[in-house]
Amino acid sequence: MDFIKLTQDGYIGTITLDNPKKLNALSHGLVTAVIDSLQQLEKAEARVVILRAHSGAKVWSAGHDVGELPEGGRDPLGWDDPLRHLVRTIETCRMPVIAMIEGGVWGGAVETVLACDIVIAAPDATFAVTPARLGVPYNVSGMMTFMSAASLRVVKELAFTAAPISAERAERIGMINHVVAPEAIEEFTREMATTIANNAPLSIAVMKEQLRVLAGAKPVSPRGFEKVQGLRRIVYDSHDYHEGIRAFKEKRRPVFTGK
Ligand code: LCV
Repeated sequence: MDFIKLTQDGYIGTITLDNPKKLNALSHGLVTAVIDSLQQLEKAEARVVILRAHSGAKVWSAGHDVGELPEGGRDPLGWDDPLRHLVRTIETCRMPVIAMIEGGVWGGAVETVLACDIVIAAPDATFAVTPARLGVPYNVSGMMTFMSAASLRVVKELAFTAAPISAERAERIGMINHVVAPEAIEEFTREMATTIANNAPLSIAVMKEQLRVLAGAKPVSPRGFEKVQGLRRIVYDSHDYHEGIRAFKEKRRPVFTGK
């Protein structure tokens, strides 16, 4: 597939951004390839996805493809913009997405990374929120993504300065999960992915959706609450729930089937 490399090893899918000549800019083509890959992995019953660039990448992604931004006269980040589709797909796909970061992350790519469920970065990774750098009015849900990942004060600093912050600072303020040395980051990420893949996929999928609904909806709407309750019932009525409880009582490893 152009723009990305897709692999699957058992329950673990890996999507590698692969358009280095354009610094993995989030062009319509690259975004479409990532979305298609997430949908393929969901169908192939992957239980966790690693989203990464090539080992040693100096730029993880340069952000929105500036060449595809309108010159003026229409919203540069409207509902149908590729970046908006990508963020929504990451947030709503059933399996957790782990962003494994090496190199610089710019603009809309920072929102893409923060929309992922877990972020593991090498020490050289940096994160720059760049609308102010381009005079772009960032969109509302994008701002919500940033506000879910960092304090309002930090979001203001990132947005107003458009300056990159280090992985070390991002971890210290809780914006990302771990900083891991480049020689260990692949193994570390894979171990976390394996741990997730060995847990109950239904329970994880519903907790991911629950957290999205709860974090996204300020007062939780009646429909949102009822949806969460209905989804939770699927889990506690499932074989996996029964198996998890039985295995614990019988002191053995559970065998989850996703049913
Ligand atoms: C298209 C690019 C890009 C690019 N698009 O290599 O968040 S918002 O609101 O801002 C949103 C709208 C958004 O995400 O906007 C994009 C935000 N991204 C940026 O501001 C990063 C822009 N790029 C850079 O600052 C540099 O390219 C970095 C620091 C990423 C890498 O610098 P380096 O010196 O290694 P070049 O700048 O020479 O870039 C290599 C080629 O990639 C193109 C760039 O125009 C150049 O093309 P040519 O070889 O044709 O000259 N390029 C870089 N970023 N976002 N194209």
